[in-house]
Amino acid sequence: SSDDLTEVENYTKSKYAQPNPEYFGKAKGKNIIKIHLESFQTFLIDYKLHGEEVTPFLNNLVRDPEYTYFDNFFHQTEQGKTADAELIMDNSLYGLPQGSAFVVRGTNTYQALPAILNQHGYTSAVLHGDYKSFWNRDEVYKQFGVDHFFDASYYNMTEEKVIGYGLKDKPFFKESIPMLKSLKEPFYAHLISVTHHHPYLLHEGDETIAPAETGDPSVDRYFQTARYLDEALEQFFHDLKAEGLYEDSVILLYGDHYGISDNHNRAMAELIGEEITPLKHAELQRVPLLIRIPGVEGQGVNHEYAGQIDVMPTLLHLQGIKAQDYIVMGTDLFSKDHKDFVPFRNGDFMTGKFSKVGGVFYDNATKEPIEEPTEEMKELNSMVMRELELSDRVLYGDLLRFYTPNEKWTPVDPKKYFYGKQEE
Ligand code: GP9
Ligand code: MN
Repeated sequence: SSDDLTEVENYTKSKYAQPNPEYFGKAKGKNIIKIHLESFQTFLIDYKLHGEEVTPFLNNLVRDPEYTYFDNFFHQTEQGKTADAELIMDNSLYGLPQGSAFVVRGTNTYQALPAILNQHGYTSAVLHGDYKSFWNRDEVYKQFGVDHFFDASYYNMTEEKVIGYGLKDKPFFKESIPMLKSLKEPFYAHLISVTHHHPYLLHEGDETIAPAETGDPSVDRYFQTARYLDEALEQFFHDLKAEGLYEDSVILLYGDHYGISDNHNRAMAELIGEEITPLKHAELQRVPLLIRIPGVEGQGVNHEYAGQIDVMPTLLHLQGIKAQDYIVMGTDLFSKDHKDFVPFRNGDFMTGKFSKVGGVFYDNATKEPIEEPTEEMKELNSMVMRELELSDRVLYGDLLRFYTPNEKWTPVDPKKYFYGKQEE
């Protein structure tokens, strides 16, 4: 009901963080190239296997003065995996406690980033080497206002180019270049890689680093597909530069979720030389976030605690669009008032000082459980629970039907979109 909506609105307005004037509007009208790093966990950055860097290209990017790298950035996904990451980052709402919102709430009204950017002159596109119906993307993207969805039907899917869930990352990024060039500018393009996905299979000849040697096969291969993705990115950046698509574009890279689940704690402990306690497992849910804004110097490594929920308000403010007009649960990463607690879908959360994992509070410095949580901890805990509950209310109640962000807003009409090359 609209009462429910008022409560949600009051919450998001009260959590709002004012934009940082050094960043507000700085990317207005620039192309945005958002790159999905499938199953990529932060521990891979600068990780050395057999004395070799696994991801040398990304390691350099982390040190590139044009980039800001968030090393305390966490994924917040649940069962919806990739789809949750997409939902969270383009809507600043949480995925559902069970199932994937893309599937069970695929016909909801959304006020997603692609639609908002469309109304500010942008063309939006998703590029992905799997078929359009996976995760119900072809339905929910219409509600998000995605103009073009280049799915597998646009790519050369011959057998030797495909492995696992779809087109291999190298041909995927290669073939994506002309599609990007075909877009009317400015564009918001989201490229979803897929080769670095469980069970981490590669064709012979695509392996350029030896597997790890824990004896847990998918963990051992995890490093090989990470290397393959890293090489695919290097090639893609080279091509973007050669085609004049790089220089003036916002470049954003993010990891969608973990690749190594807690079924692999034994192998993981061996690889990082530490026991995988519940707290350690939560700490391993870090995924990389890198942002490059043309004409704005990078910050180097930014240690702010943040999550995927914070990306949409950040991108809105970079456009000079007030995130306050929209129902967003996260806050701008560049804001001085950014809220530095990271809720996980199960009600656990992380901050720089303390965490709640499996319902138990921990001191991050000593790694010890806290027997008597402080008032601050209890308050934050209620806030996290409330935030998750309000976000669920929006999705289950399809509440954005009743919300008008501002007087200029035109509701998205899903009937205007058609995806896929082949006729159905
Ligand atoms: C498939 C791909 C994988 O299209 O995006 O999704 P995931 O299994 O990681 O959720
Ligand atoms: Mn995924």
